[in-house]
Amino acid sequence: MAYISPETGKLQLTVVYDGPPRAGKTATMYSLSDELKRRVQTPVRGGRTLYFDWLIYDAGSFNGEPLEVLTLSVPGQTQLNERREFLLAMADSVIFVVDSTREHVQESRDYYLRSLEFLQNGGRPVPVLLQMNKRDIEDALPRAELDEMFVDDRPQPWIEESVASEGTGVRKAFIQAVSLAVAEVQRDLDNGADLSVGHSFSSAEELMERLREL
Ligand SMILES: Nc1nc2c(ncn2[C@@H]2O[C@H](COP(=O)(O)OP(=O)(O)OP(=O)(O)O)[C@@H](O)[C@H]2O)c(=O)[nH]1
Ligand SMILES: [Mg+2]
Repeated sequence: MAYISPETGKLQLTVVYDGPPRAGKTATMYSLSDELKRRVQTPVRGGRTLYFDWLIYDAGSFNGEPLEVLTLSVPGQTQLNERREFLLAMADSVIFVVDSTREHVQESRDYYLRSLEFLQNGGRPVPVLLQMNKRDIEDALPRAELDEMFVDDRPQPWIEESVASEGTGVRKAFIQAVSLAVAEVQRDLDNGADLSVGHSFSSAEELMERLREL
């Protein structure tokens, strides 16, 4: 959730990678880390995400003040849904990572619809960008079929294709998601929102402690 620190004047936005298990959220974060030259922190590392991946990116300035983007990826496994939803509720924009292979695309769509519903129930508009991943795999669905499956669900879908394991398309999707979040915050400010009353997690450790309480 967008938050201006009263001490530093920094605006912090949160971009969250959401999506079903093994879609490539963590692979995306690590490719992004290489691109941006920023370190990813993953509490309890080893294959599947149990809590989140965390990366802080200094994204220039906003209205003359420094802008910081907290980037998180959720754990996709169904039994970790509470953690996933907690993180999703923090988002100023979401990058939904779709596994675009024929075998998994339907599961991605089911997850996507549930996430949209969850975000809509949150009571504030959160832009969602679709990152169609695993475009290198032979049985990945053609783009036209993907558009048919996903585009109807939203009036204004933002779509980028990626091969997260190679880093292709990752940066472009991220930059787009940051600008969507910035536009949303600008709208909030125009409507008189006070961003200094929010809360933000200052470290991965603090966020992990909070998730452990769920
Ligand atoms: N071929 C191919 N493999 C990919 C791509 N993206 C991710 N993978 C592989 O897919 C597997 C799962 O990727 P992760 O990034 O761990 O998936 P995740 O979405 O973080 O999964 P959870 O943490 O369980 O939610 C790994 O073996 C990745 O290397 C891609 O674009 N192409
Ligand atoms: Mg992961």
